[in-house]
Amino acid sequence: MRIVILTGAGVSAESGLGTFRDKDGLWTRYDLAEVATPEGFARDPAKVHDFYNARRANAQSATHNAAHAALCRLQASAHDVMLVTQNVDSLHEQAGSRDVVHMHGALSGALCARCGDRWTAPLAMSPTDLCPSCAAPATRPDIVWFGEMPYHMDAIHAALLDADLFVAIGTSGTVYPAAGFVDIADGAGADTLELNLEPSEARSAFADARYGPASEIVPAWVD
Ligand code: BJW
Repeated sequence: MRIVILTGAGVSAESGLGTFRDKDGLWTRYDLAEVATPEGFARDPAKVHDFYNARRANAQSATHNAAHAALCRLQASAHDVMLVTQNVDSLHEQAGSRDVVHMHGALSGALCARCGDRWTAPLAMSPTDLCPSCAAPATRPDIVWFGEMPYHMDAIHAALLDADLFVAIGTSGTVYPAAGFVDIADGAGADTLELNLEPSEARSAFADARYGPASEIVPAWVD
């Protein structure tokens, strides 16, 4: 069976990494226009670096949970699985997953806004860091902000059109284009399943759903 999995912040919540839109989520404490847009970065790069430096430090001390481990087992099964994540942490990789498609980038990456070079991010980035290729002081986290094109969209789109099953796990279904994947897969004839703590905004688009903490419902579904 060809399966496309889409994970969101809910899959890492039980690893201690905050979600965005839950009642104590990141967007209740930070203004997303200030820290997650190219315009916010242009206005105050130090503030944006502080935000991502803190999250990078949190993510580095986090440990994957039973949901990440179950998805790794699914990848090792006979099924053909594309694991797409909106998360910028590396907990799928820490659990052993390979070829994870990071559509919103990764905290572990640095990007030169001038020449486009990419390299491994240091634990703490600053506006005075120079690009190792072009020496411009234009380094930024390799993260997809609002208004920017998510990564690997052609490969994801092709997999959705070819999928037998699409499963969204721990995502609120509010951020596009990821929120539209269920409609693409459904339109191409795939079965669709939502696994979440509670019904998301996109619940009605899914044929089936199971609710509870990811660390319980994902292993129960996989095994
Ligand atoms: C649990 C749990 C537990 C809790 N167990 N579950 C229509 C079409 C296309 C685009 C748009 C459109 N309308 C608007 C747009 C633009 C915009 C957008 O979608 N805005 C919406 C807010 C309306 N989209 C974009 O700008 C995207 N780019 C784009 O569209 O480019 C097109 C383009 C065209 C032409 C020129 C240029 C571009 C880019 C989006 C980038 C998103 N970036 C962020 C921040 C960066 C990454 C980071 O810092 O980490 O990505 S925003 C934030 O939201 C982050 C996440 O990846 C993303 C999704 O959040 P997620 O993962 O769903 O988390 P939550 O908190 O929302 O939900 C958590 C869920 O878990 C909840 O349901 C809980 O119940 C559940 N949960 N605990 C299981 N234990």
